Amino acid sequence: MSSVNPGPALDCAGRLLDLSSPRVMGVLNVTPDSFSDGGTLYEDAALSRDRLLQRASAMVEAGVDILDIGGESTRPGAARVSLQEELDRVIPAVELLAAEFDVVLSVDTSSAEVITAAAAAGMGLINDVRSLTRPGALAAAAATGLPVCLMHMRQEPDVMQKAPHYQDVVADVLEWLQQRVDACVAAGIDRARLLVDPGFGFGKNLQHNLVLLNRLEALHALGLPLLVGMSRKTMISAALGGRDTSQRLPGGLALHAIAVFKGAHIVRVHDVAETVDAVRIAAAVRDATHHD
Ligand code: 9MG
Repeated sequence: MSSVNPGPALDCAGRLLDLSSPRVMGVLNVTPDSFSDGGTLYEDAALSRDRLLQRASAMVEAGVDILDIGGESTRPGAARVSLQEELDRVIPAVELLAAEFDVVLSVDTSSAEVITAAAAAGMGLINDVRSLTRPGALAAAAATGLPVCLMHMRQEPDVMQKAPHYQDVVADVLEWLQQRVDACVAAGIDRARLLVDPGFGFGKNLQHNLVLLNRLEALHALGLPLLVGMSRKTMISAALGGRDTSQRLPGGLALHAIAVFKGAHIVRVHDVAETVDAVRIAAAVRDATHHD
């Protein structure tokens, strides 16, 4: 069994997120091109307030701990959206959900402007797949006082899956995350506010992803809470010899259970109810001790 950091409580804009047991982050995309929504959520946008509330409400009932709102798809090959478009998608969603639900809201963004506006609208956690590398992002994140998830990504989504190569994928990811942690601390972001994520599927082939999961314990060397997301990703299809997005739930449950067994604190998923059970089982086995 892995040695798991007990996991501190994160202060997410006044809501405490206790990481002593696994937490589930639900994916709530507000993009037209997201594979997870099949494009429907945003296309209904004028009408989509109700749909967003319905989806969020279903996740909350299913036991979600964090709702992760994203206005720009990060899937491989995804096109960039303008800043204004991202703001227009994300900020009303954050305001609406903050008014309706008593859960932590994270925002999947790399933009300084979105970070600042979303914090004012009620965001409790910054989820940046680019680890605050865009201009102004470090300073904007520091000013919010919010926790930040730093994710490893090799290159940008439009090119990241073109022949990714590493000397040693675990060592390379670890070193890169350590550099981003150092950059955050130098920018005035307290270590206690940081989480790390190896970025499954972001500039990694199947073997890279499998090795990263197999050796996930190595990331505990950073001494920070660990977030992972593999829900519906291509790695599931690749490992199983082909699965449509709609057929990837069993594979995803297995992967997230393994991640929790190996000490992941937060899993980012589309299918909340099923994942809540899977990670509870994984944590129960992980933490089991015998005494008659
Ligand atoms: C936005 N997003 C898509 N996949 C992700 C992953 O694996 N981790 C995090 N932190 N964010 C993700």
